[in-house]
Amino acid sequence: MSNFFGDQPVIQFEGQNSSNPLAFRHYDKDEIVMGKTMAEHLRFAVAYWHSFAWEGTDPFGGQTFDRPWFGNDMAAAKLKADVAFEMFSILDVPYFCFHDADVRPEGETYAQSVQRLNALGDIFEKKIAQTGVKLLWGTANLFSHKRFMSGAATNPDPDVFAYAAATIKANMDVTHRLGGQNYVLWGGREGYETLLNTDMTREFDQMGRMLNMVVEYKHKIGFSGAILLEPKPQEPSKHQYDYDVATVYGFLKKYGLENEIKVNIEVGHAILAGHTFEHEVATATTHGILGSIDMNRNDYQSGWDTDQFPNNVPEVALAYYHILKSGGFTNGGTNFDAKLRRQSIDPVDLLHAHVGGMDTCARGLKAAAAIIEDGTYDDYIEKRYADWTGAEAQAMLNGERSLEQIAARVESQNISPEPRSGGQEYLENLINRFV
Ligand code: XLS
Ligand code: NI
Ligand code: NI
Repeated sequence: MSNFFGDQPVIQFEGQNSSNPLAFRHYDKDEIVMGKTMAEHLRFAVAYWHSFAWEGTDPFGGQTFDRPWFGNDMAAAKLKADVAFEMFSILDVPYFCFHDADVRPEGETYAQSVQRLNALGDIFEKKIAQTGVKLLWGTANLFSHKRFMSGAATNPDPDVFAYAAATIKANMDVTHRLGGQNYVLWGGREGYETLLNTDMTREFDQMGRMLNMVVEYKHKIGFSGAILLEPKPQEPSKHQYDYDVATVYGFLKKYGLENEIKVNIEVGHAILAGHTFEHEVATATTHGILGSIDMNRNDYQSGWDTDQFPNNVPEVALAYYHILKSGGFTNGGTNFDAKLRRQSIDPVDLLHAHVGGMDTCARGLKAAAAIIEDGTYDDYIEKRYADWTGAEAQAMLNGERSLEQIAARVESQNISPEPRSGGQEYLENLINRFV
């Protein structure tokens, strides 16, 4: 084990009155909320890339972080793994997530890249056994290397499609071997920079084929995790095909994948798409495709994917409300796909970021559970739609009435609906009692 964080002991729950910045004030992993422990509900994961691979660069400046594992060889990759698992243990998180490119240096050839990935897989296998920290999801980075500049599955060059397919296979293999709970696909380059050079019809079919092969392979190897797509409207590409949850659902339906693939929803991506996070979560639960969440917010002024740790309890609470109402996570969890600000260069900044994020989520989860347990809110919604339980209303909904029959009834009974209040201010005040 490394000693990057000094002798920092495992972070403990100390309760609301603690002023210790390296203690949880709300996240008590063993506290029971609606029949499960908070750890079981939230299923926290640390993202390897932002915490250990990102160097602090931005479009106007280079590296700000000095980390002893920055380097392009296997020794550096091993040290990085040591420090990563040291931090997972200090935070006492149950899961982590990675891309191939975060954990191993790129090889000279495809075969060498895979061989290095598998060598890291061997290291992770031992560390998982030693620490009990498990893999929430694995994924392939199909966007950083220049070979993917015109797309991965959607590339006009079939050799790039093939390279992407081979890379996905290698990453599914290692994810499966490590007992990963999910396999994620995020298509940062699956879209276009300009429609002028793009045949969208072909690109959609290519993406549909790739995902069908992913699903076939999942069943072939007996991977019991979920396959997840991660929507994002743009960035790095000008337009990405997996724009938001609703767009992804339409795509899945078109290619017959709606029962095989779910979504990994990210707070910041929801904001970029012009939605709230709870809108995206509610859309996913409506269509039965909620998989997992990336819990990193955006700055509301910057207009790009700033990947900040969460600190907005009401925003988080409303998302967990929809998650709890849909029965909670099965394979999914709460992944901090979040990075430090580039001025936060000290090792301890990584701990503050995650401790604060976990506490924010714990407060949000407890608020969501309180809303449900109190029941006033759910009753209000139930009553708002109560007339739909009537016989005529049910007949209309079940397809037992035609437009003509309904028109005849409206005319003969002289139906003239009275407007009813939507109660928005009342509901906002009600929710504010809990968050
Ligand atoms: C980038 C995405 C990425 C995915 C995994 O914006 O959030 O980090 O989660 O490829
Ligand atoms: Ni993400
Ligand atoms: Ni993102």
